[in-house]
Amino acid sequence: MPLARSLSVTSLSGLEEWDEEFDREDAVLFEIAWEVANKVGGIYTVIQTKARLTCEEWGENYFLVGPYMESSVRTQVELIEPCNATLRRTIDKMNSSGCKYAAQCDEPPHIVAHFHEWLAGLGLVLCRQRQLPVATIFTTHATLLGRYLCAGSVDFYNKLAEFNVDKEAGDRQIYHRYCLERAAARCAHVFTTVSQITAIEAEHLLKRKPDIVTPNGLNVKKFSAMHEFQNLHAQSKARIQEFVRGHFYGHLDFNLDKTVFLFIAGRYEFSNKGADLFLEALARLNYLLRVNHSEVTIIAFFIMPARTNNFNVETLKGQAVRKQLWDTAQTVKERFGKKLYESLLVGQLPDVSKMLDKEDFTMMKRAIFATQRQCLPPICTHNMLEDSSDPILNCIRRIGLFNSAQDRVKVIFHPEFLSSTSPLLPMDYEEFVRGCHLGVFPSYYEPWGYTPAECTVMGIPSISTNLSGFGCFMEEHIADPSAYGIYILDRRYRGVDESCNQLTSFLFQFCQQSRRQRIIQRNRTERLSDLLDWRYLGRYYVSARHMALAKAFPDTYIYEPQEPTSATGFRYPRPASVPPSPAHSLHSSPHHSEAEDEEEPYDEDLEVEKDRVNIRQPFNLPNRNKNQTVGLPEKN
Ligand code: G6P
Ligand code: 1S3
Repeated sequence: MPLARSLSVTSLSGLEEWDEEFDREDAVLFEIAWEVANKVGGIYTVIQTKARLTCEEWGENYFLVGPYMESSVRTQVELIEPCNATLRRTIDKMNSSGCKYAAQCDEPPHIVAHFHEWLAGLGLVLCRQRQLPVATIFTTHATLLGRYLCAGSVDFYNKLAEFNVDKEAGDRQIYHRYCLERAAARCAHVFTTVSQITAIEAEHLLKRKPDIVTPNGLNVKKFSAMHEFQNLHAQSKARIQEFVRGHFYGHLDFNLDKTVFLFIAGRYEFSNKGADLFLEALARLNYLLRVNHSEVTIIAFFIMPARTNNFNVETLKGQAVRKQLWDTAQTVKERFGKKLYESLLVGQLPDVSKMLDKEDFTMMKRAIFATQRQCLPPICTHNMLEDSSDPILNCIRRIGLFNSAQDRVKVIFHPEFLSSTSPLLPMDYEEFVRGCHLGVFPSYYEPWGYTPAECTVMGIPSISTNLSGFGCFMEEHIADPSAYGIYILDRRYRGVDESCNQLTSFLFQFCQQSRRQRIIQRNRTERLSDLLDWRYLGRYYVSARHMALAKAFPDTYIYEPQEPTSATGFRYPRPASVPPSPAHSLHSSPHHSEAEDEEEPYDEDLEVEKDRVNIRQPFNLPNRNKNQTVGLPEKN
């Protein structure tokens, strides 16, 4: 019998190492998912961002298995011959006899097969049913039934323990898929999910408590210059401002320098992703800004793909008008410059009254005439196929946010994912996020939530909720999340109306920050990136694999669970410049002028107390929604 190998986590400060006794040469890791080189949603991001780290650990013994999609293969996959002899034999055998298992070799390696989500779960169930010598892991990124139940009008979190799961799955005609998911969870040597909140959900709906939570990480890009991400923010913001100039042509009666860009993005699940709550809060914010005669304008972008029939004419026209104004200004500038140059050549100061002639004025008048507009700037950038039943549009019709001059909150709905080749807003998603001021993700159902995590690593503050995996994770690891620009909305212990008021309060307070305060807050947000890096979070995947190997091959491997250490319960402390009590900050937060904000150099360590933004000021608004409390069974 081979010597038992001890598998333990040996380092907490950085990337974990396998124990020295473990020989990677005799183990092979397969990771199987529908979203391998096939972008559908968040699982693609998990696999794609984690790949580098897993390769560093497993080298040529790491294999990703996904569906063969011709277009993705052409753009994302480099076709090579397998260098591993066992794999070569397996593939040859599969090629000659279909996809049947037949790898019989003298010294088979220890195989770990990690299956993601129910679509890949069938492979796991078959591995176990055929008693293959494979250590299996199943990770669910959401439960099928949970997603379906939440999208309806069910009081999900309060009733988690009471659902008749078979009946509910049957009623929703997903029983077959549900069974597959439950079987995969049940059969796996190790069952994992992406957050504590989804672990509770899985325990009730899939009837197995996950062995370990494997939170999602990101590949954090480090800039050599500390403030590079701030420069990128300014550059991307300038491009969004250009788009806004075109979109609002003829109605540019607000100061773009005092305009704050908010956005929500993701799969179009209206209430699961919290678009409903966001819209309601925007209506309330609009009211607050108006009654307070605020100079700030909010532009809220909704980036959620829906069925469309291309861009609409009015939106395209806006960008064409802007371009025409720009071209006119350039032409007049050139003509002006030429006259100035000629005057200077003959040693004379120019006669300013003659610098612009009639032709210049005609050109400019024509350009201004083109900016006349009879309608309000459009809400939606595309022609929607289901315009009359679209939930975002219908909600906007109800709350009356129509981009009118009086509105301090404007809304732009872009029902397509962003692309740098778009004729309208030619920016990719990352550039767009960098240019915004705040990401708003008030989700009701969100097992993890990559969108706020992506904001964080780019140094952009965000709002998430304590019903999302990300929100709970940050709450657990940061002493004062809001000081770092991580606002966590309470959707767990408050009614809908109360949560909406809290969201409005977050937004209102955010709008009142000076530029200087926003810059400081972005610096703090960016500082949290390490926490979300796979180099830190990859350790949970390592543990899951150790655990699976030890369960599948108990004679060969022993899993030693990590001992709790002081590093296990690590929390980011409050930033040094934040006072211990919000009460003090009220008196010490000075009002800066924007000019002062721009010019005065700052050093955060010297920013004692004055940069604190108090987001806890209560205010009351008339109730609009039914007051439904959303709770969760006690955490165990
Ligand atoms: C970055 C840039 C500054 C710019 C600022 C704008 O910090 O480095 O030059 O003034 O962004 O911040 P704001 O929050 O107003 O978009
Ligand atoms: C799921 O994708 P979704 O947006 O349908 O998986 C993601 C990756 O684990 C996760 O971030 C997200 O919350 C889930 O919901």
